[in-house]
Amino acid sequence: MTTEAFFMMSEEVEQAVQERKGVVALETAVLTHGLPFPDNLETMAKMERAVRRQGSVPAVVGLHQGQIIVGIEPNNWEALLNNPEKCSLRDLGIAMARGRNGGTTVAATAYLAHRAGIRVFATGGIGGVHRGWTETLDVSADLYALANVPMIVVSSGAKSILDLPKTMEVLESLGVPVVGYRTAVLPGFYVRETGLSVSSSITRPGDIIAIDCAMRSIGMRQALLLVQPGPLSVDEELVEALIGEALAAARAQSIVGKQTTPFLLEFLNQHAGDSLKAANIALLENNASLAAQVAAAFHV
Ligand code: PSU
Ligand code: MN
Repeated sequence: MTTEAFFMMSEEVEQAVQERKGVVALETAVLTHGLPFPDNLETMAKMERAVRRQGSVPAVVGLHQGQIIVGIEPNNWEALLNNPEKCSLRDLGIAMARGRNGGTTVAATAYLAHRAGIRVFATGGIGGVHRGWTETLDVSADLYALANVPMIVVSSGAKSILDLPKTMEVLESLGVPVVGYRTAVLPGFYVRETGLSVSSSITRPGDIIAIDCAMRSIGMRQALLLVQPGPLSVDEELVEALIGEALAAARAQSIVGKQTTPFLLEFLNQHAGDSLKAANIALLENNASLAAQVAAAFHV
């Protein structure tokens, strides 16, 4: 097997990168392990349309039968749902060699998108330091990946299933700036404001470019996180209560390692009803739209 057999870019994405058009990478762990069927497929379609509406090209990244694809076409998304592996960085090589289908996490997607020459990536929430980290030492590979991938990552912060103050501390230790889009505080995914301060804020999407260029001009390889709250608000007390129940259920069922995040997300999706799911989908779409505006602003 040749190297090329493992890595494929769609014609549209390859051409857009070469012609320096705006390109936005989209992850697929949210498709395979983040949202229930068929909301997952519909949400990917909404994100893709949001990117195109802003004049940029979407690049859905994932693993199909062992091949990394940057720019998976909508009619091939469903194929990824056939017994998919959740692929963070350590899982990629193994899943590729075994011919698996896989959804790529923030860590894996950012890494692969960078290799494809893409500079902007949109997601819902990044992984981070898990609650109870002193016992489990569970810190998402996303954080370490973000320390090494020069990419603008647009998200609504990190989910409040995590320990957000500790997540911010680790991002600081790793040299990853967190910039608020029209906000001075970190959003916590469903939660619009966490009370934690961001490093700086901007008011126009293109304002992030100067920060990115400054970092790259001195050879910095850290990602640049751009965060904005989701457009829909939810009952925060209900969310916090559910997270408590989800964490207790995870402990009771001895859920550890890479299963933890999907387990907690599925618990919330099952028990929270439609308002939480609607908020989740709306923020994914909103982040795709902002990322597309940033990507388009790179080349004007
Ligand atoms: N946060 C969400 N939805 C998700 C994830 C995070 O709101 O689907 C996924 C992302 O792909 C993220 C991954 O990169 O979970 C983090 O998993 P872990 O904590 O195992 O590193
Ligand atoms: Mn983990």
